[in-house]
Amino acid sequence: MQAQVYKIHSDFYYVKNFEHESFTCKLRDILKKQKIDIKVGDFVELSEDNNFISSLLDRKNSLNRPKISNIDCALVVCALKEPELDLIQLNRYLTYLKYNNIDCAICFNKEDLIEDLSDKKAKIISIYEKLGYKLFFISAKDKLDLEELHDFIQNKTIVLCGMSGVGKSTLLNAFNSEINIKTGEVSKKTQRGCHTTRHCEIIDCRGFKIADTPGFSCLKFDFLLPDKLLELFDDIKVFAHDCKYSDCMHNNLDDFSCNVVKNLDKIDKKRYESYLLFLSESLEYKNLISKRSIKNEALNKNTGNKLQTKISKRKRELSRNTTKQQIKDYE
Ligand SMILES: Nc1nc2c(ncn2[C@@H]2O[C@H](COP(=O)(O)OP(=O)(O)OP(=O)(O)O)[C@@H](O)[C@H]2O)c(=O)[nH]1
Ligand SMILES: [Mg+2]
Ligand SMILES: [Zn+2]
Repeated sequence: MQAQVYKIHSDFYYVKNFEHESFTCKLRDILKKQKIDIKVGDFVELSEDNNFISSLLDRKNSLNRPKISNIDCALVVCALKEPELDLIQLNRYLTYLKYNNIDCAICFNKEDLIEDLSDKKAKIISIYEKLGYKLFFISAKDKLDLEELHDFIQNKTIVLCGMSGVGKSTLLNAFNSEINIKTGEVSKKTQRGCHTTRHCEIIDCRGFKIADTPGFSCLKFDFLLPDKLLELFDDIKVFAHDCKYSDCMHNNLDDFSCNVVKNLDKIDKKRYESYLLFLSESLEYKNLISKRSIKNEALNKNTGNKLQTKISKRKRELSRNTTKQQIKDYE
């Protein structure tokens, strides 16, 4: 029988079949040995007795942060206030999701706390609508302006992404009054959430599925090369294409002959700031792998099309001639 993983806790996998019957399973040893990493959202084949997951079915897509697969859309949730709106963090999520080829929309929550909402809204729309994102301004707590979002997520499997305290679980509770997921206060002092949600879990709602996830902020682009990073910034890439330097990273603010720097007035400040920050992380990665490849080069020698490991002088066995010579010298 086939089923979908809804939640994973310790070694237990909570799955539902297509008739919405629930089962609690463990993983077959063979999957453990093959180090197959089952994620929430995975479609799996169960054993005859429905006690074990025996195989993983093909994935449509998959993410590591949060750890989930087979999603139609990621809804990046930000708070307009409490915690303060963090556009660099939003750009981080968007860039990461774009890298993973996941469609996404952005939900700006806690509009009830904002006085000059229309000004703030206009500023945000001018940046993110141009980038092609669908935007929603809501109050999950007061259940304000939820209709459009509710229509948008129909027939989809959605994953909520965003920092702790932005209101992901509150939004889920607003959509499904039968469940009552635990929510937590945002600290007045640090303006941060208190990591209330600890596990990723899919919740069935009428007409759609939503996965609640723990908030996180420690995502870094230390796995990506600078060229690949630029590909993820459409608003910078348009100017980078016409930059006359083929090896330019468009990060030298003093160099007005760089076409990106020349056009900085047309790029949102926080977007460019995000690019520079992620670029520094990506450069760290580039340096690391070039150091590694220099080390590998020193350890390997190229003989024709075969790569052979060089033996250090100290460890290399002496050739017969050298040994003879040494014996001679000794005599
Ligand atoms: N004023 C206001 N407060 C909200 C709104 N939505 C959520 N909150 C509050 O924000 C706090 C955090 O909400 P949660 O839903 O726990 O946030 P979360 O994103 O699930 O956080 P983690 O589970 O820690 O990742 C709670 O005190 C909520 O009541 C809103 O629209 N307006
Ligand atoms: Mg939560
Ligand atoms: Zn340039």
